[in-house]
Amino acid sequence: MKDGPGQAPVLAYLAFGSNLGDRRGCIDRALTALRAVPGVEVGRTSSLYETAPVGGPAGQGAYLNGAVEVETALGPDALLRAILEIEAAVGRERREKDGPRTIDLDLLLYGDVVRQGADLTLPHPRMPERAFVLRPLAEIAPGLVHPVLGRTVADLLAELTGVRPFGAAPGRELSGVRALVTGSTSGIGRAIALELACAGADVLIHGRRGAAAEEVAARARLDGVRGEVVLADLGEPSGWAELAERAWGVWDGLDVVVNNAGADTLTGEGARWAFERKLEALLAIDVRATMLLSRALGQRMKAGQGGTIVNVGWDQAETGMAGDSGELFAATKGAVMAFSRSLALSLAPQVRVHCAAPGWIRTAWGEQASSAWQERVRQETPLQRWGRPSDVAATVRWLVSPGARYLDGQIVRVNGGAVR
Ligand code: PH2
Ligand code: MG
Ligand code: MG
Repeated sequence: MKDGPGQAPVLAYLAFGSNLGDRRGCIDRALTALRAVPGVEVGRTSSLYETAPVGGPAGQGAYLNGAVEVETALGPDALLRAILEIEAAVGRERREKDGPRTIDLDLLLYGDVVRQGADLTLPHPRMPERAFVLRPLAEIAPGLVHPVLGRTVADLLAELTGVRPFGAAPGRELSGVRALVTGSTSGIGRAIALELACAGADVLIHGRRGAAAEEVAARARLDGVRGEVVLADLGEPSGWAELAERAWGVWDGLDVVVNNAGADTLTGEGARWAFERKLEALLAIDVRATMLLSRALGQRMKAGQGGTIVNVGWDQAETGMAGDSGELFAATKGAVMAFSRSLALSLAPQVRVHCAAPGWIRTAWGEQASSAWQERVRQETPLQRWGRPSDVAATVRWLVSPGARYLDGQIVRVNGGAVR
């Protein structure tokens, strides 16, 4: 494989370890430096684990170890060079083999590239025999398949340690849950789908474009869950019915439905539409499709094994916001919020229905908003930052989890505390 820009981003996994000096501080500095490398997007990061040193001189201190996912446009050699620079910057000195070090960053996997070389062998040759690598990696990518051994990371770990999770393991509270997330090819919907997968749920990715949906489903499968795609255009009059039928059929039932799909009237072509056209699109997708889809699937869940529905509203629908978008979203997302309360009453006790009402979440629109907007968001938000798609996803994960079992019909504002 040739290095250089212009190739599609690749998922790569790194292990890190430190057993010298301020171990935690060294790891933080290395990860901060990694985030700053052009062409590298840092994704999931595992917890830290304290591990007994394997090999090396006697008497050295315990390690802190972890693993991190990166999405990168760099080739493997360029990524390796970046890693070596970070190690040097965090004070790595190479004296004796496996001696104590402030930081060690190892490239474990680069996509499914297999290669052998003096500088870099992929996958990392000692990965299968090291619990201090597999344990953190299994936290962020248990379903990742080793390109040579053909086994998942979770499998390799179970074999190495003789300890295999049975049923819903800690951090996998949604194991066995079948979830549909509409509009999950990007932004908040994508984050929700991947968060549910991380919690162990099988996820149905819905969108209009196949390629984007397939990418999200493939990423979900790295979490050791099933991930499938259902395409449907919810702007079409019968789109909701087609989606309901197909989604229910994929795994013969659903336990969680997240109605996140909405018309995009803020970016791209939709931003240039007249008010009336925006209103029609929002009514068709955000209101009509959400209502009909959650009724149809809610009734099936009620008649079957029960389940949870989460619709997506908007925090300022209740308080008002000046301007075209404020009027449009207040009317349409306000309708979704009011509807969700009534549906909760219709479907109880077998099906719980909630509404997540995000505030200022930094998605495609927020990225390009003016500096005046950036300042306004900070001022209006007690927690003084934009929300992230992952903030909404974490809330939805909890709403559909056993921990929220005595909640029904709630509107949860995921907005950094704004109460106006
Ligand atoms: N790294 C090594 C050798 N031994 N032991 C632990 N516990 N953690 C490490 O990261 C580690 C090790 C060589 O890189
Ligand atoms: Mg190492
Ligand atoms: Mg190393």
